[in-house]
Amino acid sequence: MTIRVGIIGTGLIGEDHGRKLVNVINGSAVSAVTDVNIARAQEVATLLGGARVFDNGLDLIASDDVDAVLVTSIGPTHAAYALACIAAGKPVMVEKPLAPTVEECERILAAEVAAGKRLVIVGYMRRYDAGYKQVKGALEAGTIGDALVLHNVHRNATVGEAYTSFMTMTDSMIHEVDTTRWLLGEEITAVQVVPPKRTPLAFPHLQDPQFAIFTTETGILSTVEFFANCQYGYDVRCELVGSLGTSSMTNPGLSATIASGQLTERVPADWRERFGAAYTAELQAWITGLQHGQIVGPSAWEGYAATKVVEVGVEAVKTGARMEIAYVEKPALYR
Ligand code: NAI
Ligand code: ISE
Repeated sequence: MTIRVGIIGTGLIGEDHGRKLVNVINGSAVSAVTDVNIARAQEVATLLGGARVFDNGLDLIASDDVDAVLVTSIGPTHAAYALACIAAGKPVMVEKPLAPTVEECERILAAEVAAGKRLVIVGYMRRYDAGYKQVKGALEAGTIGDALVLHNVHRNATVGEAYTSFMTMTDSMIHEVDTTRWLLGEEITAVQVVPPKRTPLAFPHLQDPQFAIFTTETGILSTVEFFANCQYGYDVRCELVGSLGTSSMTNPGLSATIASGQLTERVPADWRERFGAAYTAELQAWITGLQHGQIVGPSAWEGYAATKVVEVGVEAVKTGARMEIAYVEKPALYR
């Protein structure tokens, strides 16, 4: 059975996921697209081999030609589309964040609980990355003993002027929130943000780099250095320190050249290059699950928990204080 996907939001990642759904993933087709920029939707529809173009997301969700929905529009639009999919009983993959506010995430949880079944997954693709999976595997196998400290590095080559100091938390570090929770299997209970010395190569309004410390339920510390304008490429690292050893992730070797006594390795340019295989794996798991009547991927609860941490994290950016985090009770649907 082919799963016919409708894509809402045909920007950078909407196009990228669309190409994979058409050309790489087994069992999927893209039957419909929409975007507030209708010319862009047309362009992507053509690139994807002629998907039907809708002039709004709600009609796309209602269409009989759409079995499942992929929401890749900007964050503030996610909740309305996720809620419409739940109301229509259609599976939906929402790119991160599930929604930018906790209030919206709680409405999505309530709607799914009322529907009595899971329909929503969130695009936290690092869970599908080979490097992260190896670190988690080392912890679960007992090889490195008890987890004590997790060190994370997340560097982008550059960002545009519209990028703000709060976006370090809401747009970028939200990935480390999810990987910390998933890798360690614990909720984050406190967050502190400690701004380092600034690079001279960022716009003056931006605190760059930024540094955060998350504390988990059992007291494990997870540190995050996020650097939006590191200049040299896209660089994501992770080392888990345990009581018996450590497990580190490195960027996959994309290519290496040895000449004149020098070893030169390519650094990924951006998230598309670094996490290309992880996006493919996450989409394939979602589609294969749907073919078997299952919802496979990070749940709406995972989306809520990540947004909860960044919402408190934004306050921590303002205050510099260590802020405690309290969650709503986890509904039985997600246990
Ligand atoms: P983008 O700006 O390239 O694309 C967003 C698209 O949404 C634009 O074409 C825009 O016209 C459209 N749009 C805006 N309002 C809309 C509405 N009400 N209905 C339909 N379309 C609307 O942004 P990008 O980079 O593609 O990001 C999109 C989403 O994907 C964001 O939530 C972002 O956080 C997430 N993302 C996730 C990544 C990951 O590593 N998992 C990487 C990059 C983005
Ligand atoms: C972007 O939205 C992503 O999700 C990327 O994975 C992340 O590395 C980047 O910092 C974000 O802006």
